[in-house]
Order: sequence, then structure tokens, then C-alpha cells
Amino acid sequence: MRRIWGFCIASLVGLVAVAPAAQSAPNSAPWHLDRINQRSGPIDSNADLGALTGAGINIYIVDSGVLPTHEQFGGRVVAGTDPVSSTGESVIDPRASDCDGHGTHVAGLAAGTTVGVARGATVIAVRVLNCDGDGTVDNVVAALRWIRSHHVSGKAAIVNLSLGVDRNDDGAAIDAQVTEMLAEGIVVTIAAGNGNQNGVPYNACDISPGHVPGALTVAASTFADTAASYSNGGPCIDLFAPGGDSSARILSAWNTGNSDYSNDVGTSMASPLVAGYAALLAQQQPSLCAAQISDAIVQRATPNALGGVIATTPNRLLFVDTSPIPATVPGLASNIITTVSSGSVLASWELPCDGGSTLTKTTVSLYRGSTLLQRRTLTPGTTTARFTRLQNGVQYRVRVQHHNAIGDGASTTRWKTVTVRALRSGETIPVRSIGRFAGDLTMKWKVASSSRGVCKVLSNPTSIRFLRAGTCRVAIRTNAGGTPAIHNLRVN
Ligand SMILES: [Ca+2]
Ligand SMILES: [Ca+2]
Repeated sequence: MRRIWGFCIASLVGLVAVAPAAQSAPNSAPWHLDRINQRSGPIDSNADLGALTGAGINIYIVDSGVLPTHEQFGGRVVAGTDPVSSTGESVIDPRASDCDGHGTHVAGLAAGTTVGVARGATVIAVRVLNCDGDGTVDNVVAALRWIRSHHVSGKAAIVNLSLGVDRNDDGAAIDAQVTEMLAEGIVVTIAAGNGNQNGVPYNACDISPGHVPGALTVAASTFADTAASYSNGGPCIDLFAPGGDSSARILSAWNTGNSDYSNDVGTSMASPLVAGYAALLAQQQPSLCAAQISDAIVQRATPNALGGVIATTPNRLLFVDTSPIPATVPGLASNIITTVSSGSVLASWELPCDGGSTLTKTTVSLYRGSTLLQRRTLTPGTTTARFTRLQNGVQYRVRVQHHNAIGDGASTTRWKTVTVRALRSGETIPVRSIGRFAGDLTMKWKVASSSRGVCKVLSNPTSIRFLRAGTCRVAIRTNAGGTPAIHNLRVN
């Protein structure tokens, strides 16, 4: 069985999803917010998290959807992708809304106006769990791929996954997508899971995607400042955040009405609090790399604040500290595409995170084997370079590196190898042979009107037919739209 479950207690113990009795709005700040702005307990009736709100930052809530009209969101919910409805498993309208409740609760904790951390962030509802609160690996993978194509390169974004699957249940496919998201500048927060049901600590390293090292894997703490008895533990935990227990649950938005609330318990509730904090940091410094934000969150957590933490689990509790994060070198360019024409290669890429310090230049290098043939220095912001006078039939390699005042970003892991050749009139080629994104993301291709006489795009399978000699202009864009990459193909 390749089933995904959400990490609130109700779903873990296999209860039929019954909407908890709706509560009314909180009169004062809930304890989960009060606790995370102070180093030690008990809570002090002050839940001030500072001036940052996460405004302008996208938090993707990968869950059962989100009730977009709930009063906690003030119109800040955007419908993302909804593979559960698309595949007909349980269709709801509006798209990516919530017929379970789990996702609305989780989103409220990340970004609710009074129950959440990032009270001005944009929530993008990504629905992978059905009305019973479970889902499939395939739908999660499809959703994460969509997020990667929707995410704007070079700008920090947050993904929360309050769900998981046993690693040996095809978890590798989800892990791979999480690893790509991290490389593309997305902070990923993941619930550790609630497997510790019988007093035997369950190791979060056995859960996908919670064991992926670069992600922030969040265990649950209680009102009494202990590790929650149900929470998974072990060395794959990055930090704890309030997840509550039966004596003090976590209040957040519920899907049954625009002013309905419910109390819930689980690592599902802890993880989005960390996601909200990440959004505050991203708002302050939007071009930070994901690892800078994640590392700061771990380093700023309060050490040894909790009782009952087993020796292999890091004892760190979420602490919201919004001081600026020091700059580092830029990250890696993503989605590097190399497109050949006769005697030339066009390289294009998406800008990386700048590490918190403005890019000063880009260098693009062309190699034949290990021999450097050309190195170009480009003004910052440039995203294409064409190399000409190359030999057809020869394999070349391109690499891209970015620089800022701190130093030189990494480049060596993102080589692109391409064999230069002529494109001939009468030939039909698959569009992916002129370049595709790493990880094979869904993209849109369009031939410019000026080159309709030279070539046209054929659909299913997608290919390009060259009608005669000339220049064919092809625009590529991802699902999300944005600025298309223009590729000029010279047809002989
Ligand atoms: Ca407080
Ligand atoms: Ca980690």
C-alpha cells in the first residue's frame, strides 16, 4: 500500500475522520504562540512575534487543502494544485479547498491572523489528502513537482508537509522531490510523525520525507515543556515546536465554517509553526538561500528547554528570533538548459538565491573535456549566454557560477554536457532534446509568430517540425508563467 497519512493524532490511530466540535475564536493569544517568543517557561501571556508578518512570502501547505474563506486568512489563500480532484479520487469545489479539516488547521498555524506565526504570508493550498485525510505517494510527488515549477527562482519560499510515509513504502520518490526543492531554494518543514504510541520511541529517520537531511524535521512538545509522548524522535529531528497533548491541545482554524476552530494534537501542528517562522525570516531577506534560513532556525532554537527527550533526539525548542541572518556566497543556478544549433550552443539558467548579498557578476565557462575554451563574465541578472564557432559532432560542457561581495558561489555540481550539431530543414525533433529542466518539470513551449514559417510545435508527443531553413524562436516557460526563456534555433 502506498498510502500517505497526515500527522495529527486522529489520522494516525485510524479513526474515521469526524469533525471535532467547532470552537469559537480565541479571546487571547493561544499558548503555542505565547511559548515560542520566550526562552524558558512558563508562558507569560505575551505572544508578540515582532513586526514581521511573512508578507509577500509563499507558504505551500501540502495537505488536505485549505478553506480559503476562513477568517484567519483574510483572503491570503491561493488555490494551488489539486491532484486529488484532478484524478477524481474525491472531487471538491472550489479547487484545493478542504473537506477534511487537517489542512485548514495546519495552514492556520503557519499563517493565521491570530492563531498563526506568519499572519501576512500567502498560503498556497496544495491538496494531496482526500476527505478522509489520506492520500497517495503519486499525488504527493505530482504536487511537489508542481511546486517546483511554480516557485520563483532566487526567492525564498516555504513548503510544509505535515504528512509522511514509511521509507520502504516508495518514500524515495517523495525524498527525491524534497531534495530538488531544497536545491532550488525552498525551505521545507516536515512533521516528524506520531509513531511513539506504545512508549517505544519511533525513529523519524524511518519516515519519508522526514529523514531528508536538509529539511527541517519537527517533533512535538507539550504545554508542560516535555517531548510529547506520541512524537517520533531520533537524530533526524531538527527541532521541537508545540504540538500539544490531551491536557493542552493546539487551537487553529477548522474547515466547517469561516469562523470555526478546533483543537488538535500532533507533530502536524508543530511543523507549520516552524514554517511560519521561516516565512518571517524570508520576508526580511527574500533572497536568502534555503539552507541559511534552515540553519538559523536550528541554531536559534532554545537548547535543553524540554524534559523527557531521549538521548538521540536533539533537545531544541523553536524560538522566534527575527534578527537578520549574515550573508553568504550565492547558491547554485537552477534549471540550466543548453540548446544546440549548427556550430553554437545557447545556455540559459535561472538565477540562484544571492545569499543575502547582491550578485556582482555571473561567469559562464565552456569546456571541451577538461580544457577551458572560454569564460565569459556577465552582468548580474543575465540569464543566457551563446557560444559560437563550435564544431558540430563535438561534446562541450557548460557551467555557470554566481558571485557576490562575500565570494564565489559553487558551480562544479551543475555541469551541463551537450553535443553541438546542425538542425536541418525537414527534421522533427522532440522539444526535450533542445533542453529540459532538471527533474523534467512540466513546461509550456511556444513558437514565436515570427518563425511560424520556419517551424511549428507538434503536440502529443511534443516535438518541433522544421519546415525550411531560417531561425526558429521557441519560448519556454514553466507552469507558473513568469519570464519565458527564448531559444533561437538556426535551421540549415
Ligand atoms: Ca510569551
Ligand atoms: Ca534536517
